[in-house]
Amino acid sequence: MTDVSSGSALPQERRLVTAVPGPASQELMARKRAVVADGIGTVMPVFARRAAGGILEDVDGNRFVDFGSGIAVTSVGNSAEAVVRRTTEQLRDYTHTCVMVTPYEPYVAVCEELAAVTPGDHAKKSALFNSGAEAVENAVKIARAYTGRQAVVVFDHGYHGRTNLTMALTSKNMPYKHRFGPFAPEVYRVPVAYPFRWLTGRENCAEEAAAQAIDQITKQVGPDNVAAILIEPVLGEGGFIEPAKGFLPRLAEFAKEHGIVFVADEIQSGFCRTGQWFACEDEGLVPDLITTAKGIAGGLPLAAVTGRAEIMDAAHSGGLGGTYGGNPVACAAALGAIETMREQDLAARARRIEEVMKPRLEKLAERFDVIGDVRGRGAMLAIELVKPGTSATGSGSARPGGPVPQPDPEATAALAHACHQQGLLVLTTGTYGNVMRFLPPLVISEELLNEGLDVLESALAGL
Ligand code: PLZ
Repeated sequence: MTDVSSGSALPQERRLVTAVPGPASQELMARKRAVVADGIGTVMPVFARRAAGGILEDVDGNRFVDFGSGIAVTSVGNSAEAVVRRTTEQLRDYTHTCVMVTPYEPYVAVCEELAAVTPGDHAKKSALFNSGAEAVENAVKIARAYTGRQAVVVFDHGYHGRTNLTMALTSKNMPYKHRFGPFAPEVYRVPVAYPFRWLTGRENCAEEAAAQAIDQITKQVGPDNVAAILIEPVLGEGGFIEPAKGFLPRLAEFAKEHGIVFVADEIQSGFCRTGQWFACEDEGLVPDLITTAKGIAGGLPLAAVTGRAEIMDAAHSGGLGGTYGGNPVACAAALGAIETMREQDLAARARRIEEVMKPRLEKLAERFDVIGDVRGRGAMLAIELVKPGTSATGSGSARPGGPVPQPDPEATAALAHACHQQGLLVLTTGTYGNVMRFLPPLVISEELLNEGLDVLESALAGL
């Protein structure tokens, strides 16, 4: 894999010139503490100066291998050439008119691209927003308008945002919901097929979980009351959980039988991240609606709901919108990002990243007992850390009658800290805080990928 990092002059090499954080970052952190609300947390206490390709440079001159992409956003690399070119041109022409006042071509062009790249060849329409949470809220509004029903079904370990409705849709209390209620009503949570933690074993997971979910919907809500079933095809903040194969198609089929709108939240998994344009393609799923954000626009705030034209049109004219939704500069960025994905075949690069990383992660799992499970696909990979001896090493299967894997969030935090100290930007995730996730920019060089894994290995050895 050649290094296709954007035109930036930022050298693609890891470099530590101070302790982490260095003095300049510490000074900025003191300023931050004084004026930025404590609710805005920090994963790695260094301040960014530049970023490109697979490297993020801090204000002290340290260069980190980036295994985070700003939480799966800069898939095309930071300041990617096409994103910079198109947004710069757009900035010169006009920065805002408000699409509801006088529309503009880039908005339409993004919706055309969304119709082309999302699964299914039916007639599709889109509406654009600023953030993932806003897209999810609007998908629910549209599904309710279309069905005339209110209930929304979501899943254990699901994450959909931090606004009032999306907090209700999100499963995890800390840090997302604690003390922020009351939450929106008509939200029902059902089990998800989590292979590593399925007590009767991986092989039973898809079928049993689907049966439980459908039983709960049927008994507790009533399918005729359900507007939408909303799920991430790979659950991101919940711990990079890939629902056991067969689970998603079974739910989609149930939705179809009962006139329920099936919504795939591909905000984290979409736009080439998992080795396809969208993760649901792996099981041939064609969702009625799909929500996207993050990777769509190379770092500018943009989100979308895309879906069957007749469902999307159920909301009356003026019923959807917002001052900035589909801002022209963000649309220009999206067109640049999509152009980059297509021209550089970033889906193939994501698959190559899996080829390089997964076998090495699996080797690490054999060597280090603390790794209970290795999972994910494309450039959306993770390891789940457990107390040694509580899972079958390597294969990581929850066995009938065998030990229940005990999450080890302390080891996970210590591992992340050690990686940060050695120049590798990694993020943790998971309901139990015990999953380390890997989300490199898709344009990262193979050398940097391997170097990042070397750092991870030495950090594991030092635990
Ligand atoms: N749906 C599947 O992954 C955002 C959240 C980080 P916004 N995930 C990162 C944090 O701690 O806030 C996300 C997601 C899925 C919805 C969202 C929400 O997207 O753009 O953050 O609103």
